[in-house]
This record gives sequence, C-alpha cells and structure tokens, in this order.
Amino acid sequence: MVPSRMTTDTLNALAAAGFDGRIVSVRHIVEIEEMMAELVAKRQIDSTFYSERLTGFRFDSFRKLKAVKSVIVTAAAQPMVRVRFSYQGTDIETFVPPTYSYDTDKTAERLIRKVLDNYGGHLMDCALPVKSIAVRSGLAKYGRNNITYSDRFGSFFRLRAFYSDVEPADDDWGEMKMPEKCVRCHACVSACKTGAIDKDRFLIHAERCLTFHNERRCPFPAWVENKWHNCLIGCMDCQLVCPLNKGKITVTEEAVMFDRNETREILDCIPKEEISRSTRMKIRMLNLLDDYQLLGRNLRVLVERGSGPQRQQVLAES
Ligand code: B12
Ligand code: SF4
Ligand code: SF4
Repeated sequence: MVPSRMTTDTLNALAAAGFDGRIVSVRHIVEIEEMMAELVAKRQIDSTFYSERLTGFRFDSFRKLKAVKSVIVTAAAQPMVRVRFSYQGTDIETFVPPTYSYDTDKTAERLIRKVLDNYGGHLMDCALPVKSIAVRSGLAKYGRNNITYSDRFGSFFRLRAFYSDVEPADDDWGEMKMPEKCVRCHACVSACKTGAIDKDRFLIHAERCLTFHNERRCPFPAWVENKWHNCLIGCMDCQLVCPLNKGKITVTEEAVMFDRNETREILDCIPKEEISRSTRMKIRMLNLLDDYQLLGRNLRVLVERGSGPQRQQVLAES
C-alpha cells in the first residue's frame, strides 16, 4: 500500500522532532486484547496487581468511533532526572527514572495534531498496553526484564499511543520479539533484588517489582528490604546493568535540589495543600505532584541509608 501524504507527513513530523513513531492498523488491537485475556485466564498475572494496575485498558473504545483506522505509537527519549535532598548536613542524591514526565506525550500529540489538522484528520486518546503495540509494530523489542528496547534509545524512552483516522503506513505487524542479546544474558535477573524477573518464564512477576510497591499507597510489604530502594520512585536496577543500554544511559546534568526545609516538608508528609511554593514547584518539575503522597515514605528509606555506592559507579561508567 502506498502511504498517504497524511501518513508520511505524520511520521516525518515526529522524526524531525526526535521521536520514533509507527502507524499500525487498528484491527490488530483485538490480538493484544486476546493475549492479555489469555494471560489472565491462565492465572499468569497476580490478581491484586491486575485489579490495581491493568483494568484501565479500553480495548473496545475505538469501535464506537467508525472513522478510526489506526493506532499511532510514539517513543520519546527521556533521561533519568537527578534529584538532591539536604538531610542532616549531607546531600543525598537520587533519581527519578525516565518516563515519569508526561511532557513528551503532549509534544507528540501537538505534533501529530498539527499535521492532521491540515488534512481534516482526527486524533483520539487511547488506553492500551503500549509495549506490545510498540514491539509488534517493529518500534522496539521486549527485554527479558519486560521493558522494551530500541536500537536508538536503549530502554530510555516513554511510549504513547493514539487512535486516528490516518491510514496505517505499511502496516508492519510482526511477532513479539526479544533482542538477541537476551538469549544468553541474565544480568537483569541477577540485578533484580526482589526476584521479579524469572529466568524460567518471560513474563515478570510484576507484583514483586519494587516499582509496583513504591508507586502504591500502602506500607511496603515486610519482605521488601529498605536497602533495595534506589530511586525516589520506581527502580533502575535492571536497566542500569543491561548491556543494551551501554552508551544510552542519559542523566540530567543539573539536579533538582531540595534544601533542608523543603526536604523536611516532604519527610514530614506535610499535606500537599500546605507545602511551600518552592517545594511544590520542584515536585511539579519532577512531574510528581500527583504522587506527592508517596514521596515522604519513599524518601525516608533513601535518606536513612544514603545513596548506594554501586549506583554512583554505574553512572560514572555510563
Ligand atoms: C502496569 C505498568 C507497570 C507495572 C507492571 C509492569 C509490567 N511489566 O507489566 C509496574 C508498576 C510494576 C511497572 C513498572 C515499571 N514500568 Co510500567 N507500565 C505499566 C503500564 C501501565 C501497563 C503495562 C502492562 O500492560 N503490563 C501487563 C503485562 C502483561 O504486559 P507486558 O509487560 O507488555 O507483557 C507482554 C509480554 O510479556 C508478552 N509476552 C509474553 N510471553 C512472551 C514471550 C516472549 C519471548 C516475548 C518477546 C514476549 C512475551 O505478552 C505480554 C502481554 O502482551 C504501562 C503503560 C501502558 N499503558 O502500557 C507502563 C510502562 C510499561 N512502564 C514503563 C516503565 C518505564 C516502567 C519502569 C521501568 C519504571 C521504573 N523505572 O521503575 C518499571 C519496569 C518494571 C518492569 N521490569 O517491567 C514504560 C516502559 C517504557 C519502555 N521503554 O518499555 C511504560 C510503557 C510507560 C510508558 N508510557 O512509557 N509498570
Ligand atoms: S540485562 Fe541482559 S537479559 Fe536483561 S534485558 Fe538486558 S540484555 Fe536482556
Ligand atoms: S524495576 Fe527493579 S524490581 Fe522491577 S523488575 Fe526491574 S530490577 Fe526488578
């Protein structure tokens, strides 16, 4: 099929802004839905994790909109964000992992809309599992740690998907692929302290992932050791050891710095409405205002043990 001008202009606009993008037929969404349903039916997915994190997908919303022809999936590079807290006279450095910023979603949307407006095209939000779409469209591959990797960005990118009435490009829709490197490598399995990555099954045990627990508004389970935490939110252990990220690790030069009083406000879990303007502004810069409630608990375990030497070494070598 010869791609339409609207299709090529969309992909070119994304590429010119540094994004990777693919446009696939909307008919494939059924397969994504079936694969997820099969995992649930075979009880491969923990029920608590499923009910808390996977029930927001809407696989059928496009059926109500006749004009929808495709899903546009975008990948935007994002760095780790350096953050520093002042605690008892010492600077504690930590990180917010890539993908916690929604700014690139807004940029992708704006870029695509600008093109579609020229052709009278439409763009709609969609709530779909984006990794599977990215992998089957050829944009990325599934690492053993279940994070997706591209040759260009390693795993340091955020994915986003939209429905549209743009014709699919050449509708590349392949198998789920794992990078060649993962066949013999198990570095992420060894690096994952919680045992979430299973060497005998591809699907990780997401209910054991540190990120599931430090993004959750519940006390940490007793089996999670404080010394395992390595970021203000999320976890970078399986990505920082990964050879597919060699030369691809990006970290912001400047740190977002919280002074003694700002650090104290967070540690004391001062209600969001009462925190100072400067603390609020910095948390907004980190895109973590919606997660503010988690930060006091998460930061406490980090300041009580200081920043880990292994982390500094990995970053120094990157
Ligand atoms: C729920 C969720 C989580 C959960 C569960 C993660 C998980 N692995 O399922 C928790 C809270 C633990 C989490 C953690 C993180 N997340 Co998250 N998360 C999501 C979310 C909302 C849905 C993911 C999902 O669908 N999970 C359900 C499982 C069943 O789907 P799946 O992992 O794709 O599984 C498929 C494969 O296993 C495949 N499969 C099965 N067998 C086999 C065999 C082979 C050989 C192959 C190749 C494939 C294959 O089939 C499965 C179903 O299609 C997405 C956003 C979105 N809308 O999609 C972000 C998302 C996946 N998260 C993301 C990130 C960055 C993370 C963290 C790295 C954050 C961090 N630094 O802490 C960690 C990584 C944890 C990890 N190792 O996966 C990014 C990933 C970007 C990327 N480059 O891939 C996403 C896409 C957000 C975004 N918009 O960019 N996350
Ligand atoms: S650490 Fe090794 S096994 Fe894990 S995702 Fe990276 S290359 Fe694959
Ligand atoms: S993000 Fe951390 S806890 Fe989750 S799978 Fe990777 S190393 Fe394990």
